[in-house]
Amino acid sequence: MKDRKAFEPIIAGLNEYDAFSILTHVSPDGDTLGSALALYALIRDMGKTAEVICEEPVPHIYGYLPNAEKVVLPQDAVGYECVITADCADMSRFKKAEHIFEGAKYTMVIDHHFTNKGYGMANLIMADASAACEAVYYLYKHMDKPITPEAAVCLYTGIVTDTGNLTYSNTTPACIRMVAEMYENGLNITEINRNIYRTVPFSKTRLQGHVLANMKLEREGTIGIATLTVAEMDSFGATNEDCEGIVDSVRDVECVKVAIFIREGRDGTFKVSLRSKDCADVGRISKKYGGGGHAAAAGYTSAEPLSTTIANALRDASEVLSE
Ligand SMILES: [Mn+2]
Repeated sequence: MKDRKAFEPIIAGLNEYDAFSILTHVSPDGDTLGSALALYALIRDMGKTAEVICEEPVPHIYGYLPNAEKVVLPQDAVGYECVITADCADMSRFKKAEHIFEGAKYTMVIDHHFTNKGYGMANLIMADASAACEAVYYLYKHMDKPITPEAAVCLYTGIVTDTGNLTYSNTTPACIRMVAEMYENGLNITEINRNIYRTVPFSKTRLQGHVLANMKLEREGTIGIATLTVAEMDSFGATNEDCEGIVDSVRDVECVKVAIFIREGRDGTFKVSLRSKDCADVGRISKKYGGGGHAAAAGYTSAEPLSTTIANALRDASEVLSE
């Protein structure tokens, strides 16, 4: 098990304070929500008060997470004395809840992004962990708290969504062992898998079919590009959540090495999502435009018109492929 020392400042904070606000990141995923809700259960089981804050309503597919219905928007939050951030690499990740972080007496950061500089008063940054949920799992262990059925659902969700069902390169033997232990103790992995991956809204299936049917290949098929306008989204009655995974489908095309998905936002800007395989570094592209991510997955926002955004993205992708 990971060195206990790294966990001590967090354990001390959990013991010292009585009420906690737990912050999740924008575009909430299974790991930020899973780790936040596992912390929520831990604090509540200690007989203390906690709230989980998320900038957007919990995505439909994560509605099965225990206590998902208790997650509040920043404007509805109390803002308790101690703030814990979950899976947030930097403070821009919880934008609208920044005042809650600033107003706290004590701040703690639990994360696994190697870019996290430790912006809290106490920091637990496990750069070698597959997910923030892995860090929270160890926290339970170091505090001698049982992984309850409720906590297991949360922790498992973060681990499988951040590791692509235990298949991405960040998958570690340790996280597979965690899953094995939780499974042994009765965790229903079949039901969770159905909730996350096998319960697709009709609008999403139709939208994705449309976008992927219109995707194009450039540069001898090494670049795959797909676009989506607000008008197209509206014609399918689709939501932002329905666009999840499109860029991954573009990347999965056999010949594609860099995948680009450009989606128009309601404010007229374009959200550019990038994926790569076989070493091309798309993180460098997003960095140029003030976006985030890493070598294999990145994104940024473009205020240029669609045609310019497409031209820029194709040029940039071509450049990283030539390196
Ligand atoms: Mn994560």
